[in-house]
Amino acid sequence: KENSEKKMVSVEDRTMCEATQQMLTKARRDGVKLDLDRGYEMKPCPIGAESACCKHCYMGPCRLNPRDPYKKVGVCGATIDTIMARNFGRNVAAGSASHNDHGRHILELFRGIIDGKVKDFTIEDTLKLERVAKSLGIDVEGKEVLEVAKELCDELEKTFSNVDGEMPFTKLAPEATRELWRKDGVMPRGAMLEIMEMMSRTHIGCDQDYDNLMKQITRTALADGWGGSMVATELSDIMFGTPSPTLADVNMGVLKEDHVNIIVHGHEPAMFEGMLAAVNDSFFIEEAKAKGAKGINLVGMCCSGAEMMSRHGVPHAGNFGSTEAIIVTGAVDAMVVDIQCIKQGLAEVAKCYDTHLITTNPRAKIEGATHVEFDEIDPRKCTDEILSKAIARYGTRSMPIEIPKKIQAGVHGFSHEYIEYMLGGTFRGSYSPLNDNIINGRIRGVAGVVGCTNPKVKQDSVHVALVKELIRNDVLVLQTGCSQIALAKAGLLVPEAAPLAGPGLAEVCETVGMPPVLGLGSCVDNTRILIAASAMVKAGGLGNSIADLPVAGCAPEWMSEKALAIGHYFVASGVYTVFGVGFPTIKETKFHDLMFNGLEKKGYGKWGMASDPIEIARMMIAHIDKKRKQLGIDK
Ligand code: SF4
Ligand code: MSK
Repeated sequence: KENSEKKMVSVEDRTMCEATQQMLTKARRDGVKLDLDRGYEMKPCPIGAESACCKHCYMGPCRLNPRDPYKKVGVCGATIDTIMARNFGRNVAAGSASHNDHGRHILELFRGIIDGKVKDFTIEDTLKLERVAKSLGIDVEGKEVLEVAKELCDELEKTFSNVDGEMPFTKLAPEATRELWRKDGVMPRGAMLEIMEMMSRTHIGCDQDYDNLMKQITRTALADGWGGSMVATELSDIMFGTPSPTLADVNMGVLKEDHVNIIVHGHEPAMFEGMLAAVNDSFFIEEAKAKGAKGINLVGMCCSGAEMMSRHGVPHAGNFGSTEAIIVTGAVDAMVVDIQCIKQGLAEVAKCYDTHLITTNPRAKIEGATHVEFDEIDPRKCTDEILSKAIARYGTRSMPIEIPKKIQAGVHGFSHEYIEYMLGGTFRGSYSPLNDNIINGRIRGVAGVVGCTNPKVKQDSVHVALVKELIRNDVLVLQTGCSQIALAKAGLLVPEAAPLAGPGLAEVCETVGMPPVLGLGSCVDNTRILIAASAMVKAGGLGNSIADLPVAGCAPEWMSEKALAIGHYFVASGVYTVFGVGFPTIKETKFHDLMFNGLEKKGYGKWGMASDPIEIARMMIAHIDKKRKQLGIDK
């Protein structure tokens, strides 16, 4: 009753995704509350929103006044700068821990294949295995695949366990960027050490100099981008195949009323790969048919979905903002989840629509969900049980089904290798074609637009308006994660979207046959953007470090600690990075000034913040133009 529609803001104000609007309307009618409405009703604490409170010890929690931040200090004497730096550091530590945990798990799977313990997965891309091994200085000449794999595995283990030295994948960054990290003492060693040190330095009475804290924040973030995330991306490619452009359908219309519908949502690819193998088993197809279904329909959501769509063209049903809404269709027989970005609210919505919510990872259980653990050594034990449950649910469906008829085809799967091949593979003139086109001004610059959706803003709207404005100004856009799905739904990930670009970018797109917006995969795959940026520096003509490039990044609807870690590893790598929605700092403080100005003066990128998409685009383009001027390529 509390759900009565007249008290609610219109569905068109909550999301620009028409399928999600339709499901939100139905949920309200059904008396089921979704995150999109909970987000509207929640009134976030204004002190917490600007990071002016601390609960690192029980002398507090201490609250400072964001409107007069230097008037008071915490009981221990902590200033507003210390409090904000410590809070931000712990956010980055949590985000970096998430990606490193994911990467370490992928490394364990890789080791399992090498040891022969894991038999259901294999090394799919041996060429990439060799290329990655060589890039880390491993001699591959005359060696068997498993021998190279073992050496690579041992080398990448250091990403997590090193206690000194330099993290292996930092070798891929331009030398000038690495020199800056060394000179400033922020070169990441091992992820476990960096995250542990970040947590220890933010304990009460430890590091209370915001500038010194910033060094460890930077090192912890770099240990994500050039560490666990990059291990996850590169080894997943080696084990499951390196993506290349593939056509895939996106949006809720990928559900099929007359099929058993199974959604996989989360982040790690192994369980989804296991499901993909299992759904083609003729035994289960016959079982499904015996219950009256025409077949089994496996689709993805969120980042697992983005990764599987890039690699295998598996249809994608929607991003973070639509995961509760899609259950309202009544057509989801099972939603299978692993780790990260899985709302606890799914359990209640799944209960209302008689959908199986199945957790599969011991690190992420949800009260009220069914747990069926996934084990890489015996994947079928888990996947077969999931299939049996989903098929049984199809056989007893009693809910009315309403599937929004929204579906949009797009081209996904632009790995960094493919981008290099497409825009840099053949040399013409002095530099690679991408650099040539930037130097001659056809492409003004490159932008990474990535990240989540957040119910504080109208779902997808900032992503779509921002990307349209960037391409209109000849900025090539690279995308990952939930942002990529927003633009795919809006129909921009097709070569036919080229006329929406400015004349220079449109000409390049038409010549190459590519969309003006390139989808690179999931949120760990942001490392593909780091590698592509490094390749641009190495191709020549655009300066010596990533900070010299006419590039910028943005997460316009961010919400997670992982997003903060990603944002900061881009800043630390030299990229101007703008966040929308809001930012957990107070403007008139020294810590804020360090992040938004001071870091750039030291040779890094810098942070920016704005909520209006056109304003964000203006800021990014102004930065790109500034870099063009510094490079002497402005016309
Ligand atoms: Fe307050 Fe200091 Fe304790 Fe934080 S660490 S809660 S500022 S006394
Ligand atoms: S899933 S971190 S909502 S991109 Fe990677 Fe999407 Fe953001 Fe999660």
